[in-house]
Amino acid sequence: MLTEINFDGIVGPSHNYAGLSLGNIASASHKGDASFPRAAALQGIAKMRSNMALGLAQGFLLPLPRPNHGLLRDLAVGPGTDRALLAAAWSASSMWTANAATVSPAPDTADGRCHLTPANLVTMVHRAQEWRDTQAQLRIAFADERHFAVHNAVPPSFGDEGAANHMRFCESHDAPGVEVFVYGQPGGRFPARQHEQASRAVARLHGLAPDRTVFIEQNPQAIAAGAFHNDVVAVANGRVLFTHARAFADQAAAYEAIRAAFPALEVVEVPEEAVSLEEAIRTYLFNAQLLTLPGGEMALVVPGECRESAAVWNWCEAMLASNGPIRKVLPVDVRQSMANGGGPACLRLRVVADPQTVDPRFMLDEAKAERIEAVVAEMWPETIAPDEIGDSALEKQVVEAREALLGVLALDQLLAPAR
Ligand code: SUG
Repeated sequence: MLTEINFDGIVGPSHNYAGLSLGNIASASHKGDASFPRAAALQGIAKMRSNMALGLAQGFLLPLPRPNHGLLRDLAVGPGTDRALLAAAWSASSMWTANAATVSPAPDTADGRCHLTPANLVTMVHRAQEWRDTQAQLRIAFADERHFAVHNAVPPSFGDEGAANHMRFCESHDAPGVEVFVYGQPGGRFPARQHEQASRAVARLHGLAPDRTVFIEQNPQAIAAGAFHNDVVAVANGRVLFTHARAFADQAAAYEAIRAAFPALEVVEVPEEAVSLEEAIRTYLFNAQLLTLPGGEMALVVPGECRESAAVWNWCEAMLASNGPIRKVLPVDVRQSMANGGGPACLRLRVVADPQTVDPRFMLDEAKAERIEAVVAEMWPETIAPDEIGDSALEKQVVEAREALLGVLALDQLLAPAR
């Protein structure tokens, strides 16, 4: 009963816009805006509910403990310190669970277990603090060692950003797949966050077969244009690679390398003339959830911003009319996350597993979604202005809001930070 389960990050109560991610255009351009954590979390839950309504399995991961006093202490943050460091310790960035871990489903691995390696996220200080707490959750959610193996993060200095730079091709989710790792070369105007050696280490840790594993370089021009993760310019599902024509350093060689390992590959490529790289990055067309619906057809869950772009929407309509493998395009509103550079695909971690083997506390159903919404509606701050970060009354609210959520989900064991 292996099936794809999407684990979305619930947006934490300290969600704010601090402009922390160099190379992430949305994060930089919304720096200093007031944020709306309650609306942000409700948008995320609504997305999960609409995917569940399509008949898909849905799970979630919880916000991490913020502010992170350990980080504030380690950086000796005080009254005169750069506010970006204070904001880092308050960041709700774990909502983007595509960066929580890399996941290799059981049919791909040597020992027949599903392997998960938390991403070290070392490039950005606000993200580098995530992995131990993320690992603590993964160890609970996927505690059954007959079916799962949860690793430590790859050590620094090899940056690893998890599933955002990983794609899997397969005939069906429960069949053996071909796993593709996409890394960046440093030296451009923005950081290349995924190091080739991190990708190779994850493939070894997971026991992937070399002839079913492919390593591809990201296009440096895409990184320079703001594609800080490969999932900003490409997404895969089943036999399909949905990609911008300028996603990879050598596009033709990339297709060839994937096809050599997975001959059934179907490429749906969006040319620069139809949607420029810049427009693709602005609208996050590729940061979409490419989903196989229970009836077998594929749907693309895109950010609402795609509908507002004439170029992107025209292309989507033409694609649907052409009867390709993607049969539906479904816009969703995740604007609060989008303003920090996180679209529908950033908000989810795909795990192929039997839902019966996952700790049920991390699985969503309608009743639980309502309970989570009620806590968010009651406890999450409505808005956070940038100068409120560090405020003790806000801190109390943020801490209590998370506590209330953990209480409702019977996950109080996650209250204290992992060490
Ligand atoms: O790491 N934004 C995140 C967005 C992550 C998107 N994930 C994927 N593409 N899979 C990042 O850049 C902004 C936080 C701030 O500026 O306050 C931020 O961390």
